Amino acid sequence: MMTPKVTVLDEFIIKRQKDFPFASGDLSRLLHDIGLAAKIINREVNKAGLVDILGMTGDSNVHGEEVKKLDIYANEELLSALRHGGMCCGIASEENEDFVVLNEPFARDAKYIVIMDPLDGSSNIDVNVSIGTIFSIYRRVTEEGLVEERDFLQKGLHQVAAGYVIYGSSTMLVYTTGFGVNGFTLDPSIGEFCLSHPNIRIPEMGMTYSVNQGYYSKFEAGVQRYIHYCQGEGQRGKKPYSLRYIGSFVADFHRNLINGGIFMYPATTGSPKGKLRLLYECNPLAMIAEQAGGMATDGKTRILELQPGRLHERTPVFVGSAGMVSKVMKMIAEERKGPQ
Ligand code: AHM
Ligand code: MG
Repeated sequence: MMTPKVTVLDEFIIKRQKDFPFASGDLSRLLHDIGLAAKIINREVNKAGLVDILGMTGDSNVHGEEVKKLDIYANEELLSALRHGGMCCGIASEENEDFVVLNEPFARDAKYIVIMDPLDGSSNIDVNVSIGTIFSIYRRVTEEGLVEERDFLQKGLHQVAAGYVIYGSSTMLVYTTGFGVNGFTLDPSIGEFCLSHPNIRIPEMGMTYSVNQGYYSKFEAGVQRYIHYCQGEGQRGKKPYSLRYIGSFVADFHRNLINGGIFMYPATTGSPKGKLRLLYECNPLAMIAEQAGGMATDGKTRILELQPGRLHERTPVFVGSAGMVSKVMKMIAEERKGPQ
């Protein structure tokens, strides 16, 4: 029997270049650079638990080298891959206060910028629970020269590509360039991301909701009503949905993308803009959700239409199966309007 042909990430990226008329290959190279950094980060994530038994606790390891926290390591790896790749002129990272200007002659006039959360799910890093890398790519708005803040403060609608890497029971890279969503699983034996989930579509409805329900009393009435609905009380005797909450946006999102479901990080009385960041976390996953047939909203407005005012801006987010996101939006709108 013939073994089926395996499509690896780089081959797939190049094949898809024809989706863009007059493509120069820069975006393909940029995606390749991110894929490469992901493999390096994956290697470190996988041996994170060994740090203690190898005697690498504290600030320096057995070789006297500084042991970096994984999120700092991931940030540096991505920055370095993107800097050396020369295909982007600036990078905004959740780990950095300000954006990074790439002023090397081969990079400063590049046409793309990258926005990323190098390692999301920080509370899960030290406890062997899934974490992820999130990225999005935009065309710069300035013509050339050093990148400026306005190059980063674009609506999510303008993303040219977005994706994430999940470091879970296996490592996967999922991305879109606006022509559907494709998922690749890392085969560690050959060190390649192999196409495993072509053309991902999120089910219209799911049976899972994901939210930090500990904050229930701090959510607005419409969200509380929707949670009751998920618990079955609003569904006229139907089976309740299951609550699944890992506390890593990428992992919770990924499960819901594949099986159907909704992820919510609503505003709370203490944090009226919620917790998650518009540029680093919400826009990329919103683009993927939409490309897979799902929805993403802040409760009222489509995430991709929100105009960011600053780099680290936060937004409430409801993302996932279209039928479920529409339902929570409807309940929020009704409760905000009040009794008629
Ligand atoms: P981080 O950027 O510090 O890692 O925080 C983001 C994470 C998300 O991955 C996750 O969805 C959320 O925080 C969980 O927050 P909470 O612990 O408040 O439920
Ligand atoms: Mg984060």
